[in-house]
Amino acid sequence: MRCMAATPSRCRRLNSNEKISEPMKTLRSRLLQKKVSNAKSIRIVVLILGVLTACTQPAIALGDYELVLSMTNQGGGRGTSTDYDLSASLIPGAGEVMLSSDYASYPYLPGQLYTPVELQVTAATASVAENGTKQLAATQVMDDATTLPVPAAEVTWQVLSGPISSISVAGVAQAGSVYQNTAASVQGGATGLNGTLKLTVLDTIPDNYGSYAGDGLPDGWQVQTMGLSGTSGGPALDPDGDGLSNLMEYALGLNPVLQSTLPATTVLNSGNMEFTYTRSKTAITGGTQFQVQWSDTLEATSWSGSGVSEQILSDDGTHQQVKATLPAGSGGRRFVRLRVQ
Ligand SMILES: [Ca+2]
Ligand SMILES: [Ca+2]
Ligand SMILES: [Ca+2]
Repeated sequence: MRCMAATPSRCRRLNSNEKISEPMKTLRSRLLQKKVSNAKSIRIVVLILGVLTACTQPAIALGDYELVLSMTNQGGGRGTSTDYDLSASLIPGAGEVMLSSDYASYPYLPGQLYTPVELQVTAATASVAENGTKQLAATQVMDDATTLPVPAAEVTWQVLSGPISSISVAGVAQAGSVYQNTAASVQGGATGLNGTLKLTVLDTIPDNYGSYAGDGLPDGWQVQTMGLSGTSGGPALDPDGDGLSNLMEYALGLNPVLQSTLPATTVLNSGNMEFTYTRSKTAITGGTQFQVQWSDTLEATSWSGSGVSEQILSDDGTHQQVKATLPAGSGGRRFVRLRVQ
């Protein structure tokens, strides 16, 4: 043990019949204390092993020393140097000189002594509408299982992947446009720890993506059939040259880059014309309007839907087959067309 006398040379070994001074009794009592009454032990670690000596000079009270911490962590009271660890706390009596192994677990100090071991990035929900925003938050998880929110401005935000165009200093993520629900990943960093959050950018606007935006056709179908970007996706265009516009190809569930024939037949039956065609259920769900019209002259203003009735013949969930029945007329000829819009 290190002598606590002002003049070490005057220290001597304690004889068996000598009594220890009262200050040293107090010190030794503290050093030999092993457990506290509530069975949660706080070990007092004797830093220096040796023979207990009595000093002819009065021992210097602990209050006479000032330990200047060479480093403190966020617990606020743990100091560390190469020679000692000092752990103080807000709980009276809990601040003692200890080795790190003695307070590796310190359930008696929840929320008082802790070290961040994880950074969690969260949001109110794990999805964000396209072109919308989402507030992100970061929380430190400590080694005593407590948590501490980190102000967003103290977090370094980063987009790892997906259609998140930016994250502000305040932790607000800005979503971009998508043609389908799309995964994204963001990251927050603080106090040397990083946390990630997976978000889903929801496709809430069907016609707003890239070169296909605002043309009246769903971007998802255009990307699926013509690639992520293109100049032949307009509804009136016919990139495969089969005489069917992209709008008609979409409405009837056809491939706009693979030549097709109109999936329709016309027959006479008991004085009526029966026009049977197949259409896309996706287009129906998306709001596409179908109308069978007839004309005897092909003049632009002569087309009419008068007297036309429709019957659904089959529905497999993807396509729907419909029969339109209309009067054959008495003029000897009648033309039928399918109008899609
Ligand atoms: Ca969209
Ligand atoms: Ca479009
Ligand atoms: Ca075509």
